[in-house]
Amino acid sequence: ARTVYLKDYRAPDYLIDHTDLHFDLEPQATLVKSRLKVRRNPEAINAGEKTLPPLWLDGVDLELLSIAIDGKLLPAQRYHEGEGGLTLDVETPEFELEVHTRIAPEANTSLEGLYLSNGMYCTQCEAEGFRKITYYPDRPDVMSVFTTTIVAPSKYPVLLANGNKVDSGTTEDGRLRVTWEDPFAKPSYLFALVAGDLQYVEDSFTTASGREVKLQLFTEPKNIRKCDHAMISLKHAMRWDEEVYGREYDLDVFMIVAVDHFNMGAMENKGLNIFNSACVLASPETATDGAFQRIESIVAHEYFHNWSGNRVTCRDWFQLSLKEGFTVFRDAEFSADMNSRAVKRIEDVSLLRTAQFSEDAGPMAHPVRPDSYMEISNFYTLTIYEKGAEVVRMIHTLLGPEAFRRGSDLYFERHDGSAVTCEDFICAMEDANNADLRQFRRWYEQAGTPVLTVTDQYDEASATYRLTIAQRTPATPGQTEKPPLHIPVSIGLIGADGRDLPLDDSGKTSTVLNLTEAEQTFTFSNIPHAPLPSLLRGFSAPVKLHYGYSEDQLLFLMQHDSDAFNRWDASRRLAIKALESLQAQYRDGSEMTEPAALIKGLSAVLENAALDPALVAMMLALPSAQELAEECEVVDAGAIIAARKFARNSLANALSAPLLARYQQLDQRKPYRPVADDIAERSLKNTCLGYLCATLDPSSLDLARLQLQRDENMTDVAAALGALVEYAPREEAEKYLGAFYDQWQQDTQVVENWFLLQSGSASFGTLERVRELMQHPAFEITNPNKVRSVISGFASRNFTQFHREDGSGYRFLAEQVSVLDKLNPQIAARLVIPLTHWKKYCDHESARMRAALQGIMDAGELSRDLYEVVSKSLA
Ligand code: BAL
Ligand code: ZN
Repeated sequence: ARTVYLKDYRAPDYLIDHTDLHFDLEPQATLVKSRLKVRRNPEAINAGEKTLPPLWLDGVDLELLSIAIDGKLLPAQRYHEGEGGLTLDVETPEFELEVHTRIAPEANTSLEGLYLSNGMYCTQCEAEGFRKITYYPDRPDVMSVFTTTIVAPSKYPVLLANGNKVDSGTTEDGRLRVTWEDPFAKPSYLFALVAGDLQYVEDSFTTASGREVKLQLFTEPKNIRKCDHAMISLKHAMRWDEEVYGREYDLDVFMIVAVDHFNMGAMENKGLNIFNSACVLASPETATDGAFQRIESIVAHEYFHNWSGNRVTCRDWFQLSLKEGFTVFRDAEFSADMNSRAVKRIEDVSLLRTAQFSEDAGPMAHPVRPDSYMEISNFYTLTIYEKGAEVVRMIHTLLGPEAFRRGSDLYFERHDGSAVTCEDFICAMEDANNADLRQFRRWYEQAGTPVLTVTDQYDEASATYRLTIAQRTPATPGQTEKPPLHIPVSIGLIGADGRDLPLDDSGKTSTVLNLTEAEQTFTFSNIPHAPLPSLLRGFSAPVKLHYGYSEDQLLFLMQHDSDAFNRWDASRRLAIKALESLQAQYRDGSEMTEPAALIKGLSAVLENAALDPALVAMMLALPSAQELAEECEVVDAGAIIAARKFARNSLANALSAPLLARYQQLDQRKPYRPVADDIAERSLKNTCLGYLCATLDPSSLDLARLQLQRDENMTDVAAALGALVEYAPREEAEKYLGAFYDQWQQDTQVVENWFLLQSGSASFGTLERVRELMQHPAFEITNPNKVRSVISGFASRNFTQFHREDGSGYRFLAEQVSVLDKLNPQIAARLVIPLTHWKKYCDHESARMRAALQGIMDAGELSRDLYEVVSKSLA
């Protein structure tokens, strides 16, 4: 398969000033007519150029009907159909090109381009889906103004595209016709079209400058009551972007459409965002707190792209993190402002440590700005998104909030309406502030998670404290040499009384150290006694940090650190220490011993009424098996499972009295509101319930039974059902699962969670069960959400069953990946990821995982998406 390199980037030979599209919608034969105003790109003209270069148009799975230039049909010798597109001979530097093609949306199971979801037409064009709609220079640096006309039978009364609606009517044969005009030049990846029998809710928003914007959220009629939360979130996001970034919305209407079949979470098409139903629809009866918060952040994320992505877009796909890293940082800050800052930070860092760190240490490791790819869809990764957001956050930390805002203002002002690079973003940050980010740029170039090793020394005679920090970034595929990075390390020093010590004459108690060398010592004077360092406060950089904390020191930090993130992090370090020694005991065959320090620490936390309940819940939650695997040199899945189980039972038994007290105190039966304080209380209450049920004590299971029966909101119901599925007698659990399905079978989002509850369950989600779920009438292999909830639920969340010693889990996954590759390559390439980390596993697991991957390869005829992931991980 071909590899695309950043170093080969060339400006486009031709620009498209205007794109006029006309769609005649038919499931098997949609006619697409495109009229393009094409012009030679002055910036691509070489000195002394005599002949015009050919025009390349991308096109995939299209039936070409005709091509005309300036109204004249083009003879066959003037164009050549090649792999992935067309080359046209060009005779004049400016011309109008008209291309007619036919496509079959109904047969499109890849969910890229134009396709049908539950009988409704929709599109997904990022990154390279537009080429499945018509021949076009499908690259983000070709920005054009679009006009779109849609003609469809009257059973599709809602016809939407980007921009403002400028015309509508009926054709002679009684079909509906609507024309949309988007005045903002955009790349083809932001094009969107929707046609269906949809209902909508409507609201409005008055911008800071007093313009009225119509807000509409379209869904299938059955979901119309699940739109309120997304609408409220949208309005909050619009206000926040005005207040924090000075960014206003620019069209007369902003539309969101919910669709059931969608590869991603959502898509920021100009003025017409398209969402995976699971990321926009919610009601208290059907959605958990987690879903409410996810919706708030995704609605904001897509809205924020209107500036960071659409008004200023990417020059090429190597710059993807320019819009994604920045926009994830923006949405994270928005969620932190709307909810609890510490909780949001802990959630994001947990995701980073669990999934991004392992990506960054695996066969697909790549820099935030990659140098090459085979298939760009494979680079919508945690590295581009989450590590990219951390890189922007570090710039924010290094410059401070006011300077960062000056930088973002300059960036938007300088580059509005153009397609730019990560380098342009950094330059704007430097130029607006006279800052020097030269060394910092390495974060965009180097893959791998840096490891910091910290040692310290206190000199009593001079009252001086010295911190020495060494940094090292491990080798990753294609990158062995890693010069030191510029790393902001936020720290504080804690005195014997648990209070922060002043770090200088100004009395400040936290500071950001600029680590720029491979090893560097930082000296603090006037420190009255040996302090305990609080390191990497707020997780100021995406690194692993080692310091030889003793158990007692961690217990002290859990109690006293003024940085909430680090209080939680101390509990995590303590838990990992405990779980690592349990794993060692299991491997040695010795008896496992109770994790006494962890029990002591969590007992204090549980009884501390002053702590945010959400923080208590997060401290109580043991690191996931995946997160523990990330910490291991060699992963022994069996040892991780046994250690977690033992620790969970020990904690449950040792803390049952305070757990019960907290459960009862928090079980207040208030009316449901998805607001931070209430969410915090429910999360602690349900964490306690899970532990209590783990004791298998009958009265604890009764608490879960009662909570399930009360059926007050989906958060509490799902938690109770989850605990019962894990811990109640099998027959009883089956009964609850059956009743739950009967109650909710009409609700797609609830059914998806019902699948996940089973496939992800250590005790319930056996391979046999997963195969049964795939036969269930509600399962649909062509629907990515169903695939994710059943197959990925098993492979990514069910460590116990997926890693069964006989390797059956691995073979099953390989089998499903091969089937899916024929239907939807993007989903297949994501699904296979758990197998790609085979090198980290101990011998018998590793060999079986590799054999499963090899089996996929040997079956042959892989999509480019899957081939890239499998070949790189077998290399
Ligand atoms: N641009 C793809 C979906 C998202 O990141 O918003
Ligand atoms: Zn995005």
